[in-house]
Amino acid sequence: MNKFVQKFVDENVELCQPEKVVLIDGSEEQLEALRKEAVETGEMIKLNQELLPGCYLHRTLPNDVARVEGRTFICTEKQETAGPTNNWLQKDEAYAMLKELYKGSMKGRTMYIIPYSMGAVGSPFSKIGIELTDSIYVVLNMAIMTRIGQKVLDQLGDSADFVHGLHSKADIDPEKRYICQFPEDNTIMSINSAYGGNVLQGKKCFALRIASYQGWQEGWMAEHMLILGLKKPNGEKRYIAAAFPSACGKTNLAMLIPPKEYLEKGYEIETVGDDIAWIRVGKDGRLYAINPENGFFGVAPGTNAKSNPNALASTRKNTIFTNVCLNTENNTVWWEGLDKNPPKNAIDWKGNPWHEGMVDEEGKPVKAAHPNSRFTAPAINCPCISPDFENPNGVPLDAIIFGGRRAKTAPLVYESKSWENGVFVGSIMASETTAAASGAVGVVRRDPMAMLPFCGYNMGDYFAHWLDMKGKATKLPKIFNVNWFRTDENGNFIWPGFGDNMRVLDWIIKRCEGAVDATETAIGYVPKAEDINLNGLDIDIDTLKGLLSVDNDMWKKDVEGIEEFYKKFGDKLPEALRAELDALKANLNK
Ligand code: OXD
Ligand code: MN
Repeated sequence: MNKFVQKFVDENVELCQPEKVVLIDGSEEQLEALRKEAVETGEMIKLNQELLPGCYLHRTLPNDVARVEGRTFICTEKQETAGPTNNWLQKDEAYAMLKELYKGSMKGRTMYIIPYSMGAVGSPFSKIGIELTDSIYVVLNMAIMTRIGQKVLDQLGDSADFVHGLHSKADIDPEKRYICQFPEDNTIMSINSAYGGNVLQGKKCFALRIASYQGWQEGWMAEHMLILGLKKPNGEKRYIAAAFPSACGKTNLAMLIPPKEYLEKGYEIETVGDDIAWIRVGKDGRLYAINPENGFFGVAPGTNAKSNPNALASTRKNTIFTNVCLNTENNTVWWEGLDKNPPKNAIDWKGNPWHEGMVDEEGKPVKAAHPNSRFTAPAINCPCISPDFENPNGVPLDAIIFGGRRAKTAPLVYESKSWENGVFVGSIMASETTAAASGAVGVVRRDPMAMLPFCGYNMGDYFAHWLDMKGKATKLPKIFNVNWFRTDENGNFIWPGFGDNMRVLDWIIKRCEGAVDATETAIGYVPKAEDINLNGLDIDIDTLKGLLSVDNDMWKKDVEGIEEFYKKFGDKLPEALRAELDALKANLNK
């Protein structure tokens, strides 16, 4: 064993005191034995193997169902490194506090050593991590979401360059739950949670929080972005990366099925990734992206044969479902929005009998599946997975898209005027809260580049890093902003979204190719209405003009919010962004 890995394991065995230590070699026999053990102990339920081969169901504790931003920390020497948008702990104090919590936390349990690679093993983009965990669920999920096992150790060789990860379920005590990233030390420590987003350390902890810091230090970028390939009838491919806040439809866009007319002409969308992109400058001066993950950790509710047939198909084999509903009639799974036939005999995500129309003591509907219930599905299951999914050199980006949920302010699509202006557009990204979430409706939450919960360092430095990429690349992608969520006076969405978003991607690609003109507005270039293809769609040109309109008065109000948000960064706010804001103000007053 690599001596640095050995030392890391030895220290943590001494600290956590597991009964047994098992190295995960990645073999099917070992994984199958773990699945069997998890079924025997009740940690997982084996589903109908004819209808859902290789599929299992797992339930977490009701207090442990989502990422916990309030208990997620960036732990650095100085607070300034973590910046104004992160929870911060002084790193030595954090280590001392956490060590007390980990002491003896694995007594009577097995510690699994998971060597994993983010990105195809051996790709120049890829990075290695070692996660020590006392959870079989974590091992089995990491086996889907990342590349694991002996091949990763072989790739690591005798190098010390790996991310050190320690996870213990401990007592799943929410009061003692910590998700701590130490970017200066390539270290992740999470404890008292067993929910995916907190404990599958390859995903948010490593591939975004630690990797964003690594990218800053090393001259590349780790972004909360899907990556898709758009194949044109002549066989040419264009690649797009897109950042939206959580639950704004990244997986749906990544797996989009084009409208009939486009399909008939021969257009196709190929999925490279649905959540995370690692981006580097290639030899030709363009930006290249890989998806560092190997699977999809998707939200189940709302996924159906209409909204996202490719995601649904991805979950039909070798998938782990978490906190969905069990249909006891045929031992399969169900969730709200899957179809209109809720099971007659069912067990809800909490493990209680469930039937349609059930209400709790307060008369509120009881959900069969938790709203954040998930599927962990292998990427290779996806019918539209890109042939470049494993390409060690990544795919060249033609366009970057930002977006959020705005009821009125942002038009359907606009193009930024320059790289700096595009970075500004990303930095002011925002979503309005909807009635679906608790709290006030219509409150604007700023979420720059959709990285607010995931940027592992000072966001002022992060903006500067984005701006600096201009000096590193010679041909940058164009930057766009989209908004699928404009509503009419009755609060209904105007744009159909889903597959019809292809019509907007089509315009974006045409802009990248210099094939269509656009109209300049105060915020950027918007399409001429006749350049968005409406064939086969029940939307008239005037409605589309409304969707593309920019209301300067509304934007002047928005500028007040941006000013307020920018204040947070003090003198860390790059001068170029301040200048962009001033230019926007001037444009709005023209
Ligand atoms: C996710 C998220 O789970 O962004 O991908 O919350
Ligand atoms: Mn995400």
